[in-house]
Amino acid sequence: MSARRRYQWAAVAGMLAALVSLAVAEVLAVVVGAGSSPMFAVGSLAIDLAPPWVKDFVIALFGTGDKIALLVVLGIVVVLLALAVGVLQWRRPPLGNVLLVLVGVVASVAAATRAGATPWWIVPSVIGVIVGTVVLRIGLDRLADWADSDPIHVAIDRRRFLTMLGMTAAGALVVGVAARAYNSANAAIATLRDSVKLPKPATPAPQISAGAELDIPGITPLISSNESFYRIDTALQVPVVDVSTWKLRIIGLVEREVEITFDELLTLPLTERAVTLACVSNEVGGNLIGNAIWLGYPLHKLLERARPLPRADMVLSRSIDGFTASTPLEVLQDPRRDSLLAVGMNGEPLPLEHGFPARLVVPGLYGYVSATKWVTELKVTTFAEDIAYWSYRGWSDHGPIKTESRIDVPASGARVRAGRVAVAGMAWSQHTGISAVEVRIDRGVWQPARLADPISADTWRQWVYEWDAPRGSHLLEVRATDSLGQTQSATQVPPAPNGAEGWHAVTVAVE
Ligand SMILES: Nc1nc2c(c(=O)[nH]1)N[C@H]1C(S)=C(S)[C@@H](COP(=O)(O)O)O[C@H]1N2
Ligand SMILES: [Mo]
Repeated sequence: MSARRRYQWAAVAGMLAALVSLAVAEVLAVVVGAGSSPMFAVGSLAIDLAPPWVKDFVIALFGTGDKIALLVVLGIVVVLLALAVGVLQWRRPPLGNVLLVLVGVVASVAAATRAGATPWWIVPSVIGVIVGTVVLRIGLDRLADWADSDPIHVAIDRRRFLTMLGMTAAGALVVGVAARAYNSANAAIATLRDSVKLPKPATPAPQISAGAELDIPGITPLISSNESFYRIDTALQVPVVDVSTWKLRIIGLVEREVEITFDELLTLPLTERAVTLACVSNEVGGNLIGNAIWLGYPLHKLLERARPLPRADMVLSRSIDGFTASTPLEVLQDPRRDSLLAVGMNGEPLPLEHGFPARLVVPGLYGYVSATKWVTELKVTTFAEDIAYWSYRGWSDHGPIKTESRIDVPASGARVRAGRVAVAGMAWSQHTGISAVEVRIDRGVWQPARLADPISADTWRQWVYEWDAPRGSHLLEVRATDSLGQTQSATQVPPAPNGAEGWHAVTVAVE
């Protein structure tokens, strides 16, 4: 056998060792805890360690497919490492094993540092690597037998190697994939969610007037469906929260600590409100924004039970997966703000990926400083003492949503017929409200758009401008004015560190 072919088969043996390691680890993670899976732990660690610009770049490139992009990259890295393990162990033992152990150490550290990890969480990575080295040893021994075989035995030795390879790979794939599916399925939790029955709101959301929704093809619906609602979080795997054991604790600078279970929460008089959530990473014209009808218990009432101390000025809300957000205490205590500990979204229990069983919804603040999903703890504290997840990574510790407007139709690059064209879209200035939207064509005079009826100051508002479109290529721009009279400025500002600014512009071809 040529040296080149030996290397190729050694690389394949390395792949086999990696496959078996991962499969064994995945099976162990079923017992130890889904979060201890090395694939999941390393991926989450990568997200936590990624500098903010990488996150922005990946979101810009892949949108909400950012998790899939990460998994693909991780998969490629795993394959390359596996090939290297096989070749190194063949050529320069024990370097292949050393590399395998190094990868195991990284995976163990990743697993051990996940939020909620126990010391047991390193077990899948450690045992996985040990089994991997054994498989590599057996594989390379058989390869050596085959490579050095005399002409009489070569067929037998080749078969022994290939059989071992094929059977082990098939077994590892079947078992590994099943275990992976089990770990990520959240099947039990999804069932629990299905069995949750939300109470009727004590204070229903005000009726939405018929004039709030314009009948224009292509405009964003006034209420975003749960399926289409944008999703942004650091969770590679949706956190699995068991409602029967879930609790929210209020701790820190309070006169008395408070604990509330899900069942207790559902017995309280709940409030329903339409609130538009927005992500600070949303570019001008972007779609990381959505509007839903939330059902929840007012946070000011919950905080009243704990009686925050006078020197507190912030609430650090914490998710079960370790994410934290810093929200000004006075915002949460404001009885006119209707900040909610939400359990329902558009008439259903919160979808798993939107924070089941409970999350915060705070009108007027970007999600990263307010909208903690899978929330388990509210620590009453001060901005001086505590720093939240994204502020630690360079984003502002305060994040009021900026006034913005967006052209939905015609889409950028669209071709439209000359004549009457409805230019329409959304404008928002959460908790302040929109008083005017203007459109201009080819940098001409600003023309007032017609505003649809508002739902409230806390939601976005539709608008339309009837344009008599002449032939040619045209630039359309929009700007909004909030109800305090502040108009969006022309200066383009990127999302970091506290939200994008600027006029949204589209170019259309009129034929
Ligand atoms: N636990 C947790 N909650 C979180 C986040 C997160 O990463 N983890 N991201 C926040 C951010 S940045 C935004 S914009 C909103 C998005 O909420 P959605 O996914 O329901 O749209 O959730 C917030 N709550
Ligand atoms: Mo966000």
